[in-house]
Amino acid sequence: MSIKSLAPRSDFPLLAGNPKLHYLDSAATTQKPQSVLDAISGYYERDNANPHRGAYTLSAAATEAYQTARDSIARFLGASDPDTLIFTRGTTESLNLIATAWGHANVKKGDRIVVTRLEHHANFVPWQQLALAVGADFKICELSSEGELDLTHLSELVTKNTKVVAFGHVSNALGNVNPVADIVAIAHRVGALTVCDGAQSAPHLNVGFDSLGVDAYAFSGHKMLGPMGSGGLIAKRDLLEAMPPYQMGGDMISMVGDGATTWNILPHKFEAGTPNVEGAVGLAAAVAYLEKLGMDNVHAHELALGRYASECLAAVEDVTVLGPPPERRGGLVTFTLRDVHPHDLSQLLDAENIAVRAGHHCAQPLMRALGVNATTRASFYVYNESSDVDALVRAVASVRDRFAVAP
Ligand code: 7TS
Repeated sequence: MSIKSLAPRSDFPLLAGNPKLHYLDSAATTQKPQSVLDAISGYYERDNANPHRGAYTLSAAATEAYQTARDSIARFLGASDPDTLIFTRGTTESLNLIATAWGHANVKKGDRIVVTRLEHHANFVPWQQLALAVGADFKICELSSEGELDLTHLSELVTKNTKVVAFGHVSNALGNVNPVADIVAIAHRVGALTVCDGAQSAPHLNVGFDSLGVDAYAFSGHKMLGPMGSGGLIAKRDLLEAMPPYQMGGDMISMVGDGATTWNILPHKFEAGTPNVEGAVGLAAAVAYLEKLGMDNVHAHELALGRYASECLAAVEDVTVLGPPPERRGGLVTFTLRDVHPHDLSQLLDAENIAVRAGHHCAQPLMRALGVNATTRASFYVYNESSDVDALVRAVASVRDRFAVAP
C-alpha cells in the first residue's frame, strides 16, 4: 500500500534537512512549516512592540497582529466569539486556569468532580488536587472491556452534586476519539460544567467549538504546527464573565483602587502581563496552513496511516496493539512488544532514524488500569506517509527477531 504525505516534507525545514528521519511523535509536538517560521520572524522584523500599552504606531501594529491572530484561530476552531478565546501557554495552562479559577470559586466540600481513566495528567492532577483542597469527591469513569469510555459508568457517577466533568476529546495514550455529545448530555443533565481537553483533537479534527456543546475547550499550538508556548482556552462567554481571574497584573484590570480592583473585559481579564504575540502570530500561520490542507483531509490522512500501521504492526509476532479499533481512534498507534521494554525498543528504533515515544505518556492512571508500565506510541501527521510506517514495522520486526525471548 502507498499513502503519500498530505503536505510536502520540503515545507518543513527540519524534515527537509533530515531526509532519513521518520518522525512519528507528532502527538508530542509537530514539526513547523516554513510559513510559521516566516510569520514569527516577520513579526519581529516588522511589528514588534508591547501591545496594548503604547499609543504609537508600532504598538498598534503589534496589537493588531495579536488580535488578528486571535480572530483567525477562533474561526479555525469554530468559535464565533473570538474574545472568548483566551491565549495561554497551551493545554496544561488552560486546564490549570479553569480548575483553579473556576474550581475554587464553585466547587465546595461534598461536591463531586468526575474525570476519566483516559486523561493526560494535565486533565487529571489539577482536578484531583482541587478535590483534595476543598474536600470534594473525585471520581474516575472507567473503560469498558472494549477499551472505550464506559458511558453507563459515567451516568452512574454523574450525580446531582457533580459540578464538573473533565474529559479528553482524543486520548494521547490510546487514541480513543470520545463521544463528546454523549458525555456532554450526561453532564448537562445535572448542570455540571464540561471541560474538554482538546490537545489531541484541535490538530486533527474539525473542532467546531460552537456546536461541540462543551463549556470549555483547551488546546496547544505546538501540536498543530504552531510554536511552543502557544495555545488557549475557549469557553462560553457567561462562564468566563462569571469566573474570577487566574493571574493578576498588567492588562487584566479595569481600575485599581487602593483597596479594591475591577477587571478588564474579555479576553484581557485572563491575560495578565505581556502576551506571547509571537506565539499567537505563529499559530495563526499554522492554522492558515492547516486550512489550506483542509481539516477533513488531515483527518482522513491520519486515519488511513493509523489503520495501515495497526494492521502491519498487529501482523508482527509478539506485538500487541492497544486501544479501540483504528476507525474509532485518532492518527496514532500504541503497542507493546513482548519481552522488550518500550524504552529499549524506542532506542533501537532511534538507531534506525525512527522517532517514536515510549513511556507512560503522562497517563499513569490509565497505564495502571491496562496493567502495563509503559507502551510504545507512533503518531502521525500531515507530513507522514506509508514509507514511515513501513520503516517502523520493518524495524520492530527486526527487534523482535533479535531480542524476543522464546516462550
Ligand atoms: N492533554 C493531552 C491529551 C496531551 O496529549 C497533552 C500533551 C497535554 C494535555 C499537555 O499538553 P501541553 O502542550 O500543555 O504539554 N501530550 C504529550 C504526549 O502525548 N507526549 O508528549 C506530550
